[in-house]
Amino acid sequence: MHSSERFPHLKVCDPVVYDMIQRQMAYERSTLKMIASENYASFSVLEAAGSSLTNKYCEGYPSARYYEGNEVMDEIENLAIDRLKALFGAEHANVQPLSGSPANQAVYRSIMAPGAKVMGIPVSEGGHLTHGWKVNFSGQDYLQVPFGPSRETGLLDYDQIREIALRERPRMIWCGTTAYPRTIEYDKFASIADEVGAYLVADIAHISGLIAGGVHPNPVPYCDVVSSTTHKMLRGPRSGFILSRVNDRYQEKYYPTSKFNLARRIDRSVFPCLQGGPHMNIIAGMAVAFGEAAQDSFKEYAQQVVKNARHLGACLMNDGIQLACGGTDTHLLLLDFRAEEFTGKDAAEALARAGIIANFNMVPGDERKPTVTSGVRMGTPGLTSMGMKENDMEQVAKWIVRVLRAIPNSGDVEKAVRAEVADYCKNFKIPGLDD
Ligand code: DSN
Repeated sequence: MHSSERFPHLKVCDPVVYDMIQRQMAYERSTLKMIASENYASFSVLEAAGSSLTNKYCEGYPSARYYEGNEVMDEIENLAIDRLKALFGAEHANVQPLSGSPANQAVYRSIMAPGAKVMGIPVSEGGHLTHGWKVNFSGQDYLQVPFGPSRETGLLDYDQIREIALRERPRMIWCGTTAYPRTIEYDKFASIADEVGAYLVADIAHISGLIAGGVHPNPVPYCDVVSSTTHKMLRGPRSGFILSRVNDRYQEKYYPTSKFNLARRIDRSVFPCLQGGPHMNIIAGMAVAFGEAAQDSFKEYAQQVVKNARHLGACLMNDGIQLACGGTDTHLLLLDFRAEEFTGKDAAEALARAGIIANFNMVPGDERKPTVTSGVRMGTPGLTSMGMKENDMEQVAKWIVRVLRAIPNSGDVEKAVRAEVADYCKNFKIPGLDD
């Protein structure tokens, strides 16, 4: 089906918005989506997310709503919860957070008193805004105790993390990253959290698809709480979720008079504390995505994402491009330009003009400002969803190297690569864009 046939009403009723959507789709069809946190949701996910379920109000939770007419909504939310719990082996799931940051806000409200200490990786070192960054609510309402990957190796140093935790005695430790290419060792984090009596919370937004696909360890057995978005490698609609244990192992210590266990406190933090009506169209899309992620084909997809990232990394390194951590175990690569005259921003902009869409990013040991950086972060979830394999990564690496080597006079190379990329993309079907 041609894309214009899928928007027959919009095309007539609001040609301005229709045209913008068409132009973005055309851009995505002719460029390489290499932003590590982006992907392509399936038509099924998009249909559910774009359905008339958007019209229904159902504050509350299944069987305990504040509006009538929610029998089917209860079924949908319960299905999303059951599929999600099965996917990760979790005791409890909340599928109402509107995205990752609201999910993390609810996590804080469930286990942290304002002013308490939270150990997290600063966003400038590969953590997330909500892990205690100063301009975010998490750094304003709570006290961040920072830790991060080694400036020399780019790797997490678990002895150093333990030392910081023993010294600072945080209430909560985030183990989660947005720019860490190596496996996260949840067992090591768990023994540190146990030793200091801290809640252990994993933010798996980047790697939930790897975990569901069985190619990264699952934090659920080790953590009190796990949060995620659903629209990254998991290929769901834009949303978030929280998994947790039912009971709070620190109930006596921190919540001795509360009649609510950990699961209930999380639910109450999402609604009514922070949010109103859940977005049921999106929750239906999540249920579809969780069903897709449980298929064997998703396991094959996850394996291919990692194979592609590793092969792309090997090709780039063969051509003299430095990678933080010397490679990857995951879906993402951090190209390290500390030794180059050009910045990460220069590189990301040149690559984008050539049709290779990634983002500039700090790298371990970076001396440049976060507004320019010395790195580019790129990932393979989007290209793998298009059906690309290792041989395609060789071609992608060649384009990347050609553009980078031409900076600062890369204009002609960018134009040539842009045309080649657009032509190459015609060989693939993009989920959710092409039938
Ligand atoms: N914006 C996300 C990312 O790109 O990693 C994090 O929320």
